[in-house]
Amino acid sequence: MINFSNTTFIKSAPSIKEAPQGLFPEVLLVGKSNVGKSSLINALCNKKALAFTSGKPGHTRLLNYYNVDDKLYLVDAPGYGYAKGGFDLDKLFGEMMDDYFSKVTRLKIVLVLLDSRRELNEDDIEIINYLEEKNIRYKLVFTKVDKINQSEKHKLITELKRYDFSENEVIFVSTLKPRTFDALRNVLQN
Ligand SMILES: Nc1nc2c(ncn2[C@@H]2O[C@H](COP(=O)(O)OP(=O)(O)OP(=O)(O)O)[C@@H](O)[C@H]2O)c(=O)[nH]1
Ligand SMILES: [Mg+2]
Repeated sequence: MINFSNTTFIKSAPSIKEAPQGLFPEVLLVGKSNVGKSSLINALCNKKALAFTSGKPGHTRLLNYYNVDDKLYLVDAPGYGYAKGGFDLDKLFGEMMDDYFSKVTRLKIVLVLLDSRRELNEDDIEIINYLEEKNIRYKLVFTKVDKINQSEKHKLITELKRYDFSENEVIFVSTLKPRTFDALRNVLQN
């Protein structure tokens, strides 16, 4: 059993070269900026401010490594779909991810975070296709499910079917409902 409460921040790495590699299998989080990646780490690990969250998109610009109970690394990646003040986060994201996937040795799974309120966009589809092509194991995780009602959730599930995903293949989470993280913990246990 993994004790998710026993999680500590290890380091921020500008690239995978500087990452604490190889000791434990790693779980990479990707998703649009502001989707709730850092919040998910906090909720998963029952911590308030382990990962820095922000109302402003584009906050996380490095690969942030967390050690979960000496069993896993959680890796918080920069978000995509956001550019400001001449800083092209998408370029950084693309380069960082190509480098990451070419060098990572013990990747357990990629969590692709999607905002429950929004339809999948081109960037989301692009990353899913990328993972499919490279045969990388991944899971879709819909965040902020507290912000949608039951009929919106049904609509989302219907939309997912267009992309050949079924309801039981995806996970819905909300930081306002801690129990929603149980399913995700189960996926990471195995
Ligand atoms: N209502 C609600 N708000 C959430 C939830 N998860 C995250 N948020 C809010 O969404 C905002 C962005 O969350 P972050 O966790 O910082 O998002 P991020 O994906 O790490 O963003 P970047 O680091 O910029 O890529 C914050 O204001 C969070 O409080 C959720 O489940 N429900
Ligand atoms: Mg973040």
